[in-house]
Parts: sequence; C-alpha cells; structure tokens
Amino acid sequence: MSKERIIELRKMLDRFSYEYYALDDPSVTDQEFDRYMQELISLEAQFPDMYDINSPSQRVGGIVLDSFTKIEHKRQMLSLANAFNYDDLLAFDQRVQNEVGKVTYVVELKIDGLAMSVEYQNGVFHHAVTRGDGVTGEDVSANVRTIRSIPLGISIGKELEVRGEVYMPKKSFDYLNQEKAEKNEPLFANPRNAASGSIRQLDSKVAASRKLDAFWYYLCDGETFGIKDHYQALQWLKTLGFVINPHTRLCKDIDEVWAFIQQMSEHRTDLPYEIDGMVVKVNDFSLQNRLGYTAKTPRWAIAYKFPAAEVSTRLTKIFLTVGRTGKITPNAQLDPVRIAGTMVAFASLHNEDLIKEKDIRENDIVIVRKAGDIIPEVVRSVKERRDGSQIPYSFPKHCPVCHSELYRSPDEADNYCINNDCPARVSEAIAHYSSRNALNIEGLGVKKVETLHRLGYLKTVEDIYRLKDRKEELYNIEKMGKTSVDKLLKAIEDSKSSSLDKLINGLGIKQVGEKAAKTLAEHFLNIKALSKATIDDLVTIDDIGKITALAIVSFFNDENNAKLIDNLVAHGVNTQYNKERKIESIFSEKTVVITGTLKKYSRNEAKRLLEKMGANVSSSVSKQTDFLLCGADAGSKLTKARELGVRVINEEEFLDEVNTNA
Ligand code: 3B8
Repeated sequence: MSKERIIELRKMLDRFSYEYYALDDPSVTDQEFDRYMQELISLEAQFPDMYDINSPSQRVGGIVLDSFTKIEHKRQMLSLANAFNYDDLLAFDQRVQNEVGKVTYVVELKIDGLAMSVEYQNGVFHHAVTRGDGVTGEDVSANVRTIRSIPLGISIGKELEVRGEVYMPKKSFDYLNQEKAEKNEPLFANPRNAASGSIRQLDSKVAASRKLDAFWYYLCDGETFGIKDHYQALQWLKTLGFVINPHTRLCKDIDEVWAFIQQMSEHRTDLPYEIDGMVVKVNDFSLQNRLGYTAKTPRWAIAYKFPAAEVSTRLTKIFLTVGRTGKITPNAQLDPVRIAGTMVAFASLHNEDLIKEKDIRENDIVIVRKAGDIIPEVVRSVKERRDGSQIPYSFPKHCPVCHSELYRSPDEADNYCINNDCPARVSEAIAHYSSRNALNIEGLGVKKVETLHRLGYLKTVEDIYRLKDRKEELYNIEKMGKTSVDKLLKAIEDSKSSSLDKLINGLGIKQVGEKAAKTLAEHFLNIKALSKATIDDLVTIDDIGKITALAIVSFFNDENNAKLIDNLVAHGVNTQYNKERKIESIFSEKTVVITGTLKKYSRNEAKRLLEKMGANVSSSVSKQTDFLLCGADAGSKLTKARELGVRVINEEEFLDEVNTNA
C-alpha cells in the first residue's frame, strides 16, 4: 500500500540521514538517497492527506512567513562569561574549587554561529527558537528544519530541549559570497553573519539553500533522563542523532584544559567551520547545580576567547635583510604584541612598492595580522594616530651589509644586492647549501655560517669541505667547543653521500627549488649531464619552463660555478642521483588525497610518509583518486570521494600501513 510506503520511506530516509550526519557512516550512496527521496515526494503529492511537516521531504523548505513569532523560553537561555588568558582560567578554576572542591572539566570548541534551542515533543521536532534576549526568542522552526543533520524525530517520547550552535561551514560561506559577488550583491562579512542572516530569512527555501549546519552542546534538565554529567549527556544526544562536535575532551585539571586549548588553537584554521574560542564546563550535574548561576551566566562554565588575529602596535623601525640571491626584503620591527597566541616582534613588508602603496612609516601605529595564523604581516598603518613624527619612508639605495649600490630592474618589485661577494649573500647561500632540504648538514645554520664567514673560514660553499683541515683552530672558537666541532665535521663528511637532487637544490640556482631540483636529478642522473644541457634539452622536461631553463644554463656557464662543481667533486661530494628505494605498500603507484585533521601527523608529514610508501599525493579528489586518507572534520572531499566510490581509509588504517612499511 502506497500510504504504508510513505511511512516506510520517511523512516528509511531519516535513518540514512542519521547514518550520514550523526554516524558519518552512510549505508547508501547519495544517488540512492535521492532516488528514495524522489519516490517519497511523488507519493506525498498523490496523497495530500499524508502531509507531515516533519517529513524528510520538507527539508527543502517552502514555508514563507510575514514575520517570526516570539516564543518565551521555558528555561532562560543564558550566555557565557569570558576568559581571555590563562590567568582568567586559573581564577575561574580557583572559584570553582573553593566552592565545590576538585572537579573534572569538559572542554569543547566554541562554535562561532548563533545559539539555538530546539524542543521535541512526543519524539518529534516541535520548534526551534533563537536566544533573543535570553527570555524570549524568535520561532525559526521552518528554517532550522531545513538543516539536514538535525533529527526531525527522536526515540524519546518525553519532552526534550537541546541547545546548540547553528553555523555556516567555511565552504558554504565562500560559495555564498562568490554567488553574491557574481550578482553584484553585498557580501557577508563572515560566516557567523551569514548564518544569522540565513536563519532570519522569511522564505525557508532560501534558508535551505544556504547549507547551514549545527552542533549541539547542551541538554536541558539532563538529570530527568537519568544522566549524571555533561559528557554523558553529549554521548547520549549523539545516540539520538544529534551532531556533537568531535573535539570534545574530559580534562582532570585546569592545566590539562589549557594544554587542550593550546593544541586546538593550533588546528583552528584547519577546521571546516569558524570557532572563536573554547568552552570549559564543570562535568558533574550535581556540582553544576551547587555552583549555580549569576543573573546572566552559569557559574559552572566559562568561554575562553582566542586572542584577536589582528592587533595594533607601534612599528619602531624598518630594516632590510639580504637573501642568498641578493634579494632585499624590508621588515618591520614592532613593539612586541601577542597575536593569536604568540609574541610577534617582526613582520615582513615584502618590497619597496608595498611600503609606498600603504604609506607605512617608521613610528606609525600599524595593524599586524598573522596570515593563516602563521606569518605575521603589516596590514596597514593607522594614519589617524600619527603625531607628526612620522616621515615618509625612502627606500635605501645601498645594501645594508656590503653597502654596494642596490639594483632594481624596471619590471620587478624587488631590489637586489648584485655584489656576489656580499657577506650576507655568501652566508645565506652557504646556509642554504647545508639546509635540511639540501645537503642537510646539521649544525651549520645561518648564525654559525655568519661566524665562520666573518672569521674567514667560509668564503664559499666548497670551504665547508676544508673545515676538517682546521679542526684545532675551530676547537678554539668561542661557543663552538670540541664536541660540537666534531659533530659538525661528521655531518659534513656524511653530506658527501647525499643525492644529486639535494645537491642541485643546495647550489641555489635561480628559479630552481626543491621540486625542480628533483625533476632535474631524475632526468639527468648526474651533474655532468645537467651541466651540459641546452635550453632546448631542458624545456622538453615537464615542469621546466623557458625562464628556468635559461637560469640553469647561465648558472653552469658561469666560470666560478663550473669551478665550484669541479672542486666539490674533488672533495668527494656525490654528484649522482641515488634513486630512492620506494617501499612496497598498498599505496605503491596509487593516487592518494588527504583530508581532515589527523591526530598524529601534520598534512606534510602524512604526505611525506605516503610518498615514501610509493604514493602520488594529490590535492583534489577525482576519478583518478585511489584512496582518500580521512582525518577528523572532513568536508566536501569526503562527500566527493563517496560519490565517486573512492576507497576511504581512516587514520588507524593508515597508521597500520605506516607501522608495517615505513
Ligand atoms: C550554558 C552552557 C550557555 C552556553 C553553554 O560552541 C550556557 O555552553 C553556551 F548558559 O552559550 N558556542 C558551547 C557553545 C556555547 C555555549 C555552550 N557550549 N560549545 C558554543
């Protein structure tokens, strides 16, 4: 009977959504899901008396309101008190301990969205209400119902209220703004505003198109369900089909809390949604009740807010550094400030034109930002805060180290020191030769090279291999000592058996980085062959363009470089390519894509391990992909992989392979 089929299809589709969103473990493909959905929609059209607002077919929206109804919260909807640093957290912990003694905390991400309360009656979604002023909010049920991960039916008949955060994933936000830009409409400033704007849409079809999602973090009156603590409540909510944020941890004291906060703040930008801090909650319900509430906030929880990623500070000085190619980089010296968790005292100013364009001057107050939360950069100067002592910056005409005149080609933004003997350039070049991705001589970093250069031991790269003849003298250099000199000399000896790709990289040929060096080594196999290559030979190689080819040929045509290579050979430096022995594994010759956050490895580490096991690591999922290595909080790549039937492996399976092979 068709009516029975409608009921059956609704149950099936609800279960598929639960498997997909709550368990992250779908049992059907998206195509199958869509097919069942189509069947349901057409049956519901034939039997209008079977209409049910909570049918999975209603997720697409359709309700259009004139305005939102106000609803009074059954239980007041409070917000959280804030902490801005470790000391604030310590004070919170002290207060808690003074009142109730030692406690266990639950620490969660603070999702940057908008707070939502959802009520279920007789096992069905009843309504969703915004926080409003905490006493009354607005009924936004029609819009919240379109969020696919929210269960419309649960297996609990008793009235139940959960609270959480509705948010817009970064991907949805980017997509939405791109769409708006194409239509010349004003953009949303951030995902939170976009989520809030979407939830306030009167037409639920629009809200449905915005791809919102939600995490649930609070069960009202948990004790009445026989639950004893917050952590247990979260696990229970999960079994009912609510999405709980996976980065939730039990901590036995405030130091563990702090360590977890530090850890998550590092991974913050990798998350597929925005967070603005972490929330610390006393776990035990009975202790929560003893701690109670102030007028506005619970006394058993606190929100730790991440430091702003943009801050203002004084730029005290602009100074130049010289790279190994002679490229001059202007840098800003700053009054040290804390940005996104670390102290920053310097920032790059990139080049002469940027300083001019932004009119950045010494003694300006500037806005500094950590790009991708890593490299600090000066965003702009705050002109309103000038006091008359700031004069326009004029870019120096001479190298800060060797004082020779700087050169700037008309079509480049960078200035160069073109003195090949400039001590800064020589030191940088030698340090580059010994760096990790080149000859990997441990103990020969820039500082040590500068010292040895200044004392006359290192004038060129090949002098590295002459250091062993002056061992006794080196022993007497301040801050070096016998042990470190012996270690350094051993590292230098070891570097002689390095491979051609590392050597090519170490030579510092313009345009030739780590990747091109490897390509060239694989192609030519020894330095002689490479040094004889013509431009025509070189441009036939994949990934080697004309400019790079020209740079390579002119490098080997330079007499000094030719001599350097002869001397390196004479010192016994290997100039052959040692083909890496690839390990046989399930990844051999396979194309692998990495997504989500891995617990044990950074993306780069995982990539290196995969390559070691013979994989080709690529950045996007396609029909060519053999495996998707999937960490926590995977987004669209996982969806795509599933659509294409790409084999998905989790971190545990990956670790198994690493342990047996790498
Ligand atoms: C009590 C507990 C407010 C909140 C809470 O991710 C209360 O727990 C609250 F009165 O606002 N944005 C979270 C988040 C927010 C809150 C919370 N937990 N994870 C959030």
